[in-house]
Order: sequence, then structure tokens, then C-alpha cells
Amino acid sequence: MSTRRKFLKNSLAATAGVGLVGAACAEAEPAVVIRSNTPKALSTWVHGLEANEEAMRVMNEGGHALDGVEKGVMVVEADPKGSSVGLGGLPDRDGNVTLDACIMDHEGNAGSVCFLQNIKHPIAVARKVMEETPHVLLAGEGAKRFAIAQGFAEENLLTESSKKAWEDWLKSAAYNPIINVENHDTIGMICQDAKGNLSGSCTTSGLAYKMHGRVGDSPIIGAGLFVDNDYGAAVATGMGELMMKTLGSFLVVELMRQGANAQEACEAAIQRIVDKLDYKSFQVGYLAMDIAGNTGAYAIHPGFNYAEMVGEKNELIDAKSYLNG
Ligand code: SD4
Repeated sequence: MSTRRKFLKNSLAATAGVGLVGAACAEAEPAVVIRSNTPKALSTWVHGLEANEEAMRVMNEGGHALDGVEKGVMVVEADPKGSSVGLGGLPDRDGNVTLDACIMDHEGNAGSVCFLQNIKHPIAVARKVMEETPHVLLAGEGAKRFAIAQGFAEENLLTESSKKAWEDWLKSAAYNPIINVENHDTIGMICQDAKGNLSGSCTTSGLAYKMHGRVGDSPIIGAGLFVDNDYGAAVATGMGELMMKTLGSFLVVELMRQGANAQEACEAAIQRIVDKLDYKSFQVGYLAMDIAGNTGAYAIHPGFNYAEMVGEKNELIDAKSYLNG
């Protein structure tokens, strides 16, 4: 049986409540998918449009997918208007901007930073962790010291407008992380380069007004991002606790490995959240690409969109969702 038919059969059986543990995993065969070598950039939310432009520029000048996903999201990290990423990101409830980011390449190398403060480009620090250390994840003060040792400048990331928003929030100080626009525009990005290799990145200031020290899914390999260059890549955005409890990005890629296409895999990973967790008041969106350059996207609630760029065409697309308004 083809891997894809096996995935569909298993999905139906799962819907019928049949236990399938190990069934698909044990028999997984390589999917018959032809690797694309057309450079492509895919990223979450409307700011993905400018990230895609930069990533494609870098890849068209001979950069690898890894360069694309790093340089692409750096545009958004540096934009003070973005309230969920890098400079201008909304702070935690004590007024500190704390950043999470990770990056993964086509060889399965990964680097990440979490609870990083005062460094504008956490994604570039994550890449340095990947390339210059034997580790995957550096946190907090240690991550900052490493960044400074690598030549990154220490700077204040709390802009006047994010400080003002925090001061307004302090008047009620209601800590009730729910879906709303300012809470979920992390950038997750997947690129495929002219060699057909995939890489991914994810960078965020996390939930606005989170508890000091809270770290979300975005720096966790497998939760906010996963890349398997034999099958595909996935990124996540939204309420990180839900992706962490289901290891969502890994799940999406694993489902592709078992024969699901990118869209089916995103839908099945959202279904996993719906089946297991209290999901109704939270948004989660998954975005995925397989090695053929096919894409998939799915969210719990309407409102998740993403940018997809091939050649000169860069489009913003609305993802389908489990709930409909
Ligand atoms: C987090 N997933 O820290 C991030 C938030 C997010 O768009 O995606 N914002 O939970």
C-alpha cells in the first residue's frame, strides 16, 4: 500500500476510534514526491510578505534556504511596528521584552534561544548557537552573554508605543491569555532553495504581558518549528502551550513522513489539539511545506493568514480553520 493511501486509511480508522499506535510508524515508506528546486518562501501573517521578499532576494543571490529563513525574519525583528517580534515586541507583565527564536537547517542542525533580552535579532543568535556551540538551546542571561560575545549589541527593545500599551494594560493587569491580534503574529518561515533543500525559522516576543520567565513554543524544536529535509517542514503560531503539549510542528512533519500531504498534516495536527485540549478560546495556526513545494495551512479559528512567494509572485492567503467564525 502506498504511504499516502496508508495515511488516509489510518486517518479514517482514527476517526472511527481504532487504536493505531505504531501502525503507520512501523511501516512508513518514503513518499513518492519529487523534490522541487524552485526557490520558495512561506511565512506566517501579513509581515510574511516583506520577510518573503528578503528571503527570496537572498536565495536568488545564491544564498541557501538557511540564509533565506534567517535574513527574511530579521526584517520583521527589526521593525518597531511589529508588536510580537523583536524590537517593539510587547513586554511581559513586568515590562521586560523577552524573546524566543529557533532555526533548523536541511541537515537536521538546530539552534535556539529563549527568554533572551536586549538583543534585537534572536534568530541570528539562534543560528550562532547552532553553528558555534555543541548545544541546541541557550536561555536567558547565558544566551545574552553568548550573543554579546558573538558581537551582538545590547539595546533597549521596549519602544515608546509598546511601553505605552503595557502601561495601559497595567491599569487592569488582567492576565488572561486569549486570542487577539496583538497576541499572535509570531513569524514562522520555511524556505526551499535552488538545491531543493528546506530550512525553517521562528521568532517572537511571545504572548503579550506573559508571566516573567514564560517561554512558549517558538524556541522549542518540534513545537514551534521542525524540518526534515526528506519530507517537509512546519512552523506554528498562536497559543504556544497548545503546540508544546502536542509537539505540533514535529507532528505535522511526522504525518507528512507517514504519507499525509501538507494540508492534511496541518489539519490532523489541529485535530489532535481539538481532541486532547481545551482549545476554544485559543488560536493555533500551522503552516507546512513538503519537498515538492506543496504547502498546507490550518488554524483553530478563522483569521490566520500566511504569505507565499515563488518567482515574483508574493501572495497573502487566508488559511482554512476548524471553527468558522
Ligand atoms: C508563543 N507562539 O509565545 C507564540 C506566540 C505567537 O504569534 O505565536 N504569537 O506562544
